[in-house]
Amino acid sequence: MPKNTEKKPLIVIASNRGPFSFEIGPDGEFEVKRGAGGLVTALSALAERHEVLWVAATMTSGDREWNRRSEGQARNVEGINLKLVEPEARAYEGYYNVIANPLLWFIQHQLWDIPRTPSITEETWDAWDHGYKPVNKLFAEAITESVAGTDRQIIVLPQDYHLYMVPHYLREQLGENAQIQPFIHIPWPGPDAWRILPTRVRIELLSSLLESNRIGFQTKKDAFNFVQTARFYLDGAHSLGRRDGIEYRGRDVAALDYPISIDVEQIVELTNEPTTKIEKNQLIDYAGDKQLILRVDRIEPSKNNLRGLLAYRTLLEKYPEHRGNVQMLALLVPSRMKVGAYQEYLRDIMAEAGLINANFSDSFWEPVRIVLGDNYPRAIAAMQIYDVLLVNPIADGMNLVAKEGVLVNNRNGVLLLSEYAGAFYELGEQALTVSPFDVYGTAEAMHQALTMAPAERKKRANTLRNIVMEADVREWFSSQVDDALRAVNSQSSSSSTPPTPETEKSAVSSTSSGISSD
Ligand code: GDG
Repeated sequence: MPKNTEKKPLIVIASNRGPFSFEIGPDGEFEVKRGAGGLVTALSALAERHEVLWVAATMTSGDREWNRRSEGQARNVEGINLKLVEPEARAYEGYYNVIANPLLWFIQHQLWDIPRTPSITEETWDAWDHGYKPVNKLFAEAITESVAGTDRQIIVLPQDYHLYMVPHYLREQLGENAQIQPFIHIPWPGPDAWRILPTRVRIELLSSLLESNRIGFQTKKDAFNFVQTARFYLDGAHSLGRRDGIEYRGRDVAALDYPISIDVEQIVELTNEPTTKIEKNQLIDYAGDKQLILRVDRIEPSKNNLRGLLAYRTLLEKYPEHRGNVQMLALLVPSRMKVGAYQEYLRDIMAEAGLINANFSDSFWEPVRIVLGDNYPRAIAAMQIYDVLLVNPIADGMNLVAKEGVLVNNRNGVLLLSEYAGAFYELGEQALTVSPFDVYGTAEAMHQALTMAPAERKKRANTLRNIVMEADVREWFSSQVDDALRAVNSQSSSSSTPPTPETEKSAVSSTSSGISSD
């Protein structure tokens, strides 16, 4: 069926985790809970403003029940058209707990202890062939089924490292009838990091991505690393000196940066909600007259929670004047607790926090508090009152907490930001830079922030807030959709050849944030 370019395009988002999870309440009705994590934060508000179909996997028994009652069809939930796919449990286990997390996540954040881990075992191979690939195929089938018969242009946006094989299966099923445009939320390291994958897996993964029309990354550096990786491992892949595109098997695939941001309006609204205000008042009582060092992350080795504590310990040792006058609060959201490395990491965090409190506390002062749980209003409330926000990941695609923090904070707090967070390219100049491995340097930066002159704090905080307000998440989303539409329109008005990165580049520079990530 010829595509109707007059009508609004059909935008399909595919992501492992959907925007909501469902629980059945005591009255038998579904309670809808907003999902945790950056991707959901970024996409939920957008999906409400565009006509979007969102395809995601069931996570909970409530989700599965919701899916059964929906008879596997898409249904509108709080303005979002949601379709759930229900992978078979064993396949999902291999896809999620063996391949996506930890294997791909660890490769892309370079978290391995290489002499010991990982070992690619029969279980890994089984998880690739009978877990990751089938689950990706299921997503592609659900998308194909949902768009069947439409005469609208189809733009499919598979999100993140769970869905690298979706472009391949979608191309098999839809041919050139869809613009396929994955966005990769996490860092893309250079070719060496990918040595860990066996050859077949590496080739299947990379060549699937190269069946897309264009691929979005958080920074120019990630996009360039992808180009290098594909060129290095795929016979016949050429970039011809370009940093933002690659040709493979007759398709020219753009590799572009779309730095993600936050929904400024929605977050500001959240600060005015009664629940957030209650949380804020409780936190103000907790901090008292002490300076507050805050961190907000998932419990996650790449977020570097542990070295943050070690740096805090160093601060208290080296600068005793802060004892009794500073308070560290870590709001940690449990995630991936089925992965052994995450359980161990949490144990290490709790042990270190316990030691700090045992070593330094007195009857009036508890130096650090770790709060575990999923409470987004509390996170936003805490961000309003920090004096220092510690964001020190080993590697991070963007880090939305850094952007949310500087937006809502009303104490002219200082941002301590790792040079390996994607956000560093936008916010680094006004933050205090930390090298995530340098515990001593991080402690020095904490001291510098705690003793910074008020005028300097104010100047930095204002500049940071303005930077974030100018690049809202709508721009991130619309620049991707605009690029896809431009490509469809130029295809239908000229030939059927996929657009080249060169032709897209001029268009992109006017729509994306223009931040240099090199
Ligand atoms: C991935 C990439 C990239 C905080 N506490 C709770 C909660 N949050 C919110 C934060 C923030 C989000 O979750 C976390 O986003 P991050 O960007 O910091 O981190 P990841 O989850 O690792 O996100 C990352 C992002 O995708 C987007 O592309 O920036 O690099 O790793 O908004 O405020 N959310 C809920 N409960 C909480 O207690 N629901």
